[in-house]
Amino acid sequence: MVEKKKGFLQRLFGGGDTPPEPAREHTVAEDLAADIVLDDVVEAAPLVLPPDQEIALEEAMHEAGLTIESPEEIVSHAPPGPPEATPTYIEKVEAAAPAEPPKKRNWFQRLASGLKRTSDQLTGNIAAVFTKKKLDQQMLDELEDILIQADFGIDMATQVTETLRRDRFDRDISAEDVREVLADEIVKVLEPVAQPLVVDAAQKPFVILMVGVNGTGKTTTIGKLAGLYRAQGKSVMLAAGDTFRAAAIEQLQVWGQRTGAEVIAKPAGSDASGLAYEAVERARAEGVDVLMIDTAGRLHNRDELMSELEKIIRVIRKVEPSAPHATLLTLDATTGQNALNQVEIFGKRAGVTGLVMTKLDGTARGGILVAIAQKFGLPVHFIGVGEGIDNLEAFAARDFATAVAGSAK
Ligand SMILES: Nc1nc2c(ncn2[C@@H]2O[C@H](COP(=O)(O)OP(=O)(O)O)[C@@H](O)[C@H]2O)c(=O)[nH]1
Ligand SMILES: [Mg+2]
Repeated sequence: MVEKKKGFLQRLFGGGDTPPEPAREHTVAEDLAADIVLDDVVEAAPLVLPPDQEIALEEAMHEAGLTIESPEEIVSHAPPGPPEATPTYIEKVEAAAPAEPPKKRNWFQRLASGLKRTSDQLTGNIAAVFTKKKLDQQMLDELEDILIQADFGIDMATQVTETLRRDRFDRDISAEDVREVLADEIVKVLEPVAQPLVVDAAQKPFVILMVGVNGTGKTTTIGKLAGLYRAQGKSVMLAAGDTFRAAAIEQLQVWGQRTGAEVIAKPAGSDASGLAYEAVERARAEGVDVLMIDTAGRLHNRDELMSELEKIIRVIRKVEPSAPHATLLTLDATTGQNALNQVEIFGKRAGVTGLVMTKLDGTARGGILVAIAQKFGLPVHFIGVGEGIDNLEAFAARDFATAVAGSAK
């Protein structure tokens, strides 16, 4: 396949043993194809194109408005020489690239930017009400509304306003003071549930079953966790237990490739519990550290889904009675109050041991996490603040509270 792609590029642009063709116009389609294959070829084996042909390729792509995935790759083939000999395309590439690579932001900055929507809305609304006046009942009522709007739930809203009434009534109060009180109250609720997911090394494999409604981020979270555990040097196996759609299986396979995790999959339509059974057996035989099992999440027939999950668990236990060692429920923060129902249902039927709240970056209603913690007391292990592999954060109460309340602490 690589040979074919190489051949294709060489026909277009010359290179290797093939003498360059006389220059000719390439179609946009050819350039598009070249763009796509170039990445693969460069990845698989260095493609030696004469520099001027690389320039032609790069320029053709540029003209066609195609983005260049990795300009460094192309520059690396450029001829060494004095700056004046530098072809214009290199200047273009260099101008487009940042002067120095962006500093890796620390994780609190990542967390804060992930929670920006919630925090911006809250700080804005709070600032509009608390304008350095003495605290009165109307301000407390308005604050209660703001907190309920952000999905913190009535209990939390009352808790915050009661604390303020008790300590600050009829006294000067700033928006910053209110945010500090809010952050403190959030911490009180979240601290007991902020528990890391402990992977017991004595369990080989440590089996994690991922459950949740379609679209809440099961597969993505598995991918992110695979990245995390691989980075810790653990071996990881993934089981494509959402056998309902071919795309779901492929999605997991892509994550497997990206993270270097073996993926156990069967054709779409296969029995999910059979697949899970096989995966646990294989993971055990291969001495894998962590096995994560993806599942389907169609809710239109809730009973059928829950029966399928129960069956998967039963069948896994035939191989390993202590498994699954963790059953994680993914919740989409953008769905707001509905997430509460999902915890209720999955908690009862699937024996959920911990939560992952996803898409906190996409919502101004991040308070839902606090409402869920207050109502169910289930451990919250991770939060998702973006689609990328790095956008999964271990859940820490104080940091979450500070990021949400935008308080200076
Ligand atoms: N912004 C954002 N998107 C997410 C996050 N987690 C997942 N997604 C996206 O949500 C969509 C559904 O995720 P997926 O993992 O396929 O959900 P599943 O059906 O439960 O497996 C995908 O487009 C993901 O990229 C997150 O933390 N933030
Ligand atoms: Mg999925």
